[in-house]
Amino acid sequence: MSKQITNCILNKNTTNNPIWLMRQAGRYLPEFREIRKENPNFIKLCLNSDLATEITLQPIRRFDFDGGIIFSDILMLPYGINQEVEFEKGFGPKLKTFQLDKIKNTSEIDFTKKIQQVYKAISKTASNPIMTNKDMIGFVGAPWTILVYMINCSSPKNGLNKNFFDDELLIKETMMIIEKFLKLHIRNQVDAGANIIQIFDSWAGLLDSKIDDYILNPTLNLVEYTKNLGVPVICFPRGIKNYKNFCDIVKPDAVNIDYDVDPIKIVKEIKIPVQGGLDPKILLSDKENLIKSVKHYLNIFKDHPYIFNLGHGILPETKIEMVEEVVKTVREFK
Ligand code: 1CP
Repeated sequence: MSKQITNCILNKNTTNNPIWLMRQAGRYLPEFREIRKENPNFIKLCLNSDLATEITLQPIRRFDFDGGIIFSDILMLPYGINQEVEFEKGFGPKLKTFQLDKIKNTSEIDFTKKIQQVYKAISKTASNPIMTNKDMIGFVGAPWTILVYMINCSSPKNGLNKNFFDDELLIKETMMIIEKFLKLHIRNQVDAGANIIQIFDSWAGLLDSKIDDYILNPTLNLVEYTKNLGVPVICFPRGIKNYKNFCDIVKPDAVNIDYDVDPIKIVKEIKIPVQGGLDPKILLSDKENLIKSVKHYLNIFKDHPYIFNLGHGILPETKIEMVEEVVKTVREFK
């Protein structure tokens, strides 16, 4: 059996639906919580290549997913270019006040050295026998989403500061630095053994204007860069108003949809392979409703190359048996 996610993306295979879940390595797993308890510093945990490898493999052992996504975080990028990052329990990420001078002086060599353990974890994971027929997914945050965290210094879940764009020159210069290091980060992951790259634009939905400058053009640059490395790239522009326009311009190899978009409209409009869509909250409901909802997506995409996944990350409250039910339903679907 070959790698199923790349088979779907590159060969447009529709005979079966590969499956993996965003945030599959995470807090809904008791074996993850066990390790996390002993490792309160999240960044340090990401930089422990043995533990990061173990955490990446945990969901694959349990559910036999078709791919493993490296246990790391999109915020390793600001960390790598010397903007300090901490994760506070119950609050989320906290970044030190943004200083252009500090990040401007980071060299590519220093960046790679600082987060070398992430790459080591990828090569350790990829060479584990359990990964033989599995895809090894590396990832980055999209330039826009990274910019938002770096300037905002915490989650923008309550919206962007009104004066976010006041210093447009500073923003432009910062975007160029982000783009340069994102390319390096992608290349390092591919060199270490990642055979797919996913680009998470978790805050794409925050913008109604300036989409060309901050989302489409910079993401297109990364997509072209990744394709030139010979690796397929999946984009997740969460909350973007027009997925078709995004795909037409950015041309990723596959697109992950969020749970607010109508999958019927997507299957009519979008020709490239599609991934995801199911609302992760459905996994908190009952099995009957879950099976119905999973089949709803599978039926809509039955003649389209489709990778089963969610419309956002799996929630920490999710029960193991509900994940088992999803996998079973997807694998038994004819
Ligand atoms: O134990 C804990 O408290 C840590 C929770 C956690 C985990 C498991 C965080 C903090 N990050 C991660 C790992 C992670 N993050 C992965 C690993 C692989 C996997 O998917 O299994 C990935 C791909 C990410 C990506 C990520 N981090 C995104 C993009 C996807 C998304 O969720 O939108 C974002 C926005 C982040 C930032 C981040 N890291 C962690 C949290 C809680 C957040 C979101 C904070 C916010 O609301 O802004």
